[in-house]
Amino acid sequence: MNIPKEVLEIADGIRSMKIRGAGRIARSAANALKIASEMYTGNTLNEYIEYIKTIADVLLNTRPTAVSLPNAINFVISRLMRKIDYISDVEEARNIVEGAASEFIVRSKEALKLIGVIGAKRIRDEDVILTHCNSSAALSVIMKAYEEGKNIKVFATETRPKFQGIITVKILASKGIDVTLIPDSAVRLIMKKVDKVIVGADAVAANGAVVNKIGTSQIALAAHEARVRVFVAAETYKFSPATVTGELIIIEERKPSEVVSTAFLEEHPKIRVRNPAFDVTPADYIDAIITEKGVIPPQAAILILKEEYGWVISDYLLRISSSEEGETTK
Ligand code: RUB
Repeated sequence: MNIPKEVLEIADGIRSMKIRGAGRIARSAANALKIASEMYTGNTLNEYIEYIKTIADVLLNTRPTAVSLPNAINFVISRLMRKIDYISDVEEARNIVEGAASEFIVRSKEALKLIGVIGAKRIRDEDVILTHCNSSAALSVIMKAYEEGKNIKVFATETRPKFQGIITVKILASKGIDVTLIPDSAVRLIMKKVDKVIVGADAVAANGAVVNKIGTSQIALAAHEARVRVFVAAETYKFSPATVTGELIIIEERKPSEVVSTAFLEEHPKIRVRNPAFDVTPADYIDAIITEKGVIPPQAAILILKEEYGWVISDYLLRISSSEEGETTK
């Protein structure tokens, strides 16, 4: 099957982290489906459906942790599959896919804005905020609070090994916000000066645990010890319906050469280097999750999941129970 070069470039961009951050990954995947659909040249409906599903698989296999990616793809593909029995030609199928992809992108951007408006209410004048990695949702909250005239200070971690903290400090400084870059290892020391921690999320599990950039759970632990509030800014498409049925979120392990040079690795073949990209912060260490649907305690994640993904969860459960039935009648 011929996959357009533009789509392969987006998939490569996600894999190599040129396109990164859960929200941007999701929007790029939706955009890739739209581009693929627009570039489809055949005219049989079945072939188009196979083609779109292949593109979806290519995108799904780029990075494993951000649940926003399967949720974005599912947003588009499920709209096509729900109408499949009533679609008569490729044109109709294309309109559904391209319309759903555009709708996801628009909704995602709106969610980001709303999170800013809702989250900024939790920021007080003179607050000192600590953030980690580079999260558009967390930055939306911080920047909105600043726009509202609150005099805030921000500490941002470097975020080894890929230094996404540099992106964060550049964005905040360009807006005129007082921002200080710190090494990841300085978090516990700096926490004494911090009023609130605000981070993003790659995934929120049914039990309210949050998966975010490696180091987030250590920051939450240091905040807990210092009695500093921890807020997670996350669109509802970062909530994982699969976790309701017991699936675990996969923690991406990236190349050791992101941590030390290839020359070092070659010189010291006996030294093992690990590079887990994300970690899990349990619900107990999170005060609230700021979503576009409102601020919730992490323990209420299941309510968001049931409201937003009730049918996806029922579908999973149905598949599990029918495969179990198959097993027992064998
Ligand atoms: C990025 C990261 C971000 C979340 C949320 O990791 O952990 O905190 O993805 O980002 P990476 P956003 O750089 O490995 O993709 O709020 O922008 O969706």
